[in-house]
Amino acid sequence: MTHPEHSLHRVDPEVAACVDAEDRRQASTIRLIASENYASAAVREATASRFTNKYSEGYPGRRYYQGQEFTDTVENLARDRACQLFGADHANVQPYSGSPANLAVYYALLELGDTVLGMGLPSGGHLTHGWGVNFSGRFYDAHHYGLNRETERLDYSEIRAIAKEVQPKLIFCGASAYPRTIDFEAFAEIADEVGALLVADIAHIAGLVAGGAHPSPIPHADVVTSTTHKTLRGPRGGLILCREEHARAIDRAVFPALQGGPHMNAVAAAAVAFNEANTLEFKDYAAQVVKNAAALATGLAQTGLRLVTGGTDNHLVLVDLTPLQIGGRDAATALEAANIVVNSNSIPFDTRKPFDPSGVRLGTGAVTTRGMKEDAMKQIAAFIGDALNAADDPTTLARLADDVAAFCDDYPIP
Ligand code: DSN
Repeated sequence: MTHPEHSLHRVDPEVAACVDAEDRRQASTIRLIASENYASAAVREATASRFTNKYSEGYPGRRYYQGQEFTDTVENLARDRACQLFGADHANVQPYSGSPANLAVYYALLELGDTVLGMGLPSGGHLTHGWGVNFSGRFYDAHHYGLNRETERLDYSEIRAIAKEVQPKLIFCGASAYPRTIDFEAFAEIADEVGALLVADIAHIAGLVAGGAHPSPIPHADVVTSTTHKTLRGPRGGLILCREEHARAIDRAVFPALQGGPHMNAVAAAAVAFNEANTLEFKDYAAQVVKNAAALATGLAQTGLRLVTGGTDNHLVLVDLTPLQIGGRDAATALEAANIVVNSNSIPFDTRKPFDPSGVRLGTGAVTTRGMKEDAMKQIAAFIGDALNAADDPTTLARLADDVAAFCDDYPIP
């Protein structure tokens, strides 16, 4: 193939080779990392646009540099579309990703040292929900709720009891590794009872919320944060939605307090993604993500694997490998050798260390984008079962890798 004179292939063949190889990897592997997806060609085109060249500190109509005619238009499109999609009063589309979005919420709504309550990392919460190694655990008086040991689910009466005891100023709900529906209304009642603000981090389930496949935290939460690239299928980026009363504080926290110029190429691409998510096609996609996760869970359980909570309500399945006597890291490595890409993950009440925990986390956002349905999930569950059984058998894993690549050929990537 001849490449044009100024193309990446001609200008920088080394980087072009990496890009091509990553394209091939994404096409020939079953990608089950629950936070990943395939953005559309339109989203990627906007991401690669010349908006990447523009500085635009400030907000539409109030910028610090000239030349903002089209950045203003595109940021307004992104903000309006986000508000419409989620039914929010106000949207800030400038956070660089999910952690900066959460940082902005702390900055906007709290003083240093204030008490916060969030889901513990080992139970499936996020680092930014007050975990000790994160700024949120270091600069705030952070407390945690976990899961019920029997059900492995959120226990709202226990969360209420902890909230009453620690009297947080802010409660974070939302998770990175929780396979069940989150009852935002119950969280709002608890927050109300103790006079706390409620922040819902929906990074993982934003696409399901947008598509009507998971209850929305709006109007229950004061603030909702998200990334734009997980089930929502946009570019890498962050999003904050909030009630009008918090709009000014949130906007001032994002800029000028914490960030400089927004990445306008990502903002433009997010606008595209919000539009794509506001369609019947995306509603079907969100519903299929959930159906696929359920089918994957059933298939995995049939191969004898133990699933945390016994199954799933959303896009995510958490497998407890303890009965197989294999660690999460070895399991993830074996699966990768078979062209199945997952991440090792702590399970509730894990006795192993976070870097080599007892579980693997699987999600169906990306495979559903490729057009896979329940029958494909059954096949994927069988591949996973075979790979885990052959975890120390490189020949079988190599054979499985060929089978997986051939299977993937039937599902082109966007
Ligand atoms: N890295 C994201 C995830 O995989 O869930 C959370 O930040």
